[in-house]
Amino acid sequence: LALASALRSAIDNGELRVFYQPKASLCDGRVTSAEALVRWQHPERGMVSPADFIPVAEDTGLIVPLGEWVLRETCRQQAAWIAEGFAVPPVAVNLSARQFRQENLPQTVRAALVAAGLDPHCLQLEITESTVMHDVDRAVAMLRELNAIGIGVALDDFGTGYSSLAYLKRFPIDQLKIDRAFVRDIASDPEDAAICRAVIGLAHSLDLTVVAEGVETRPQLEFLRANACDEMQGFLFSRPVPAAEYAALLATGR
Ligand code: G
Ligand code: G
Ligand code: NA
Ligand code: MN
Repeated sequence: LALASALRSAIDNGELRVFYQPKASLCDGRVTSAEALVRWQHPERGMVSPADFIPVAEDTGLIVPLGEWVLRETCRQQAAWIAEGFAVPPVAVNLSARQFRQENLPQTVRAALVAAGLDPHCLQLEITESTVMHDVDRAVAMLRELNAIGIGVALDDFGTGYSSLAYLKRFPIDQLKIDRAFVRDIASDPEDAAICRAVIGLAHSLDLTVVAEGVETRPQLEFLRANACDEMQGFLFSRPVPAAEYAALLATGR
């Protein structure tokens, strides 16, 4: 509870930061997009991990204002980079289940874009497989509304949520992200290797791009490249970094 009230003031006191972790093409190593990941720079406790405060934010409902802040800040930063003349790839913001259930989510997203003066194609959303599987008909309707705004959607943590393939086909999405639990041992575990191959094949047959999460080693990268995975995200390419560092990475082409 102490954490919940501290988190409430953190939003107002400007203690939250957005870090960026690039996703890179496995063909040419270019940055295709990035994932926005919130950080809490607590004045006394130092950096508090989102793994600790996102669940609290979910339980208390604070995830709604927090998520809205991340959305607006990410749009503001993207628009600022574009104004400086950067050719920035899209940035994906995570949506929690509770945000995805908000009836006015499309209006919230549109308002954030308008406030920043940002083109919808510069923004993407990441939604977990379990979030969309919770109520498929509602999810399809919501995804259509987001699609109509012009925003790309990635299905996050794929492989952990028991998607029915029939449902998957109905979701108007653009990208599957293979959960890092399946990526960890791909170079050594034949079953994980088979799962990753199957997800890559599934994604391509549905005309989706596929990103492997949590890529940390060269052998993982080689496996993914050999098996036609489109993109990678992970510490091997870059950790989540502050905005200025991400901009520098884009500027140098890394
Ligand atoms: O960045 P890190 O891997 O430590 O994040 C831990 C968890 O917090 C991940 O599951 C990530 O998806 C989640 N997370 C990070 N930023 C956000 C955010 O802005 N919104 C939501 N809903 N989850 C986030
Ligand atoms: O899918 P989700 O949004 O939960 O994942 C984001 C989380 O994954 C962030 O907390 C980020 O810091 C973490 N992450 C990103 N790349 C790697 C990696 O290569 N290895 C590990 N262990 N975690 C990673
Ligand atoms: Na994510
Ligand atoms: Mn994920």
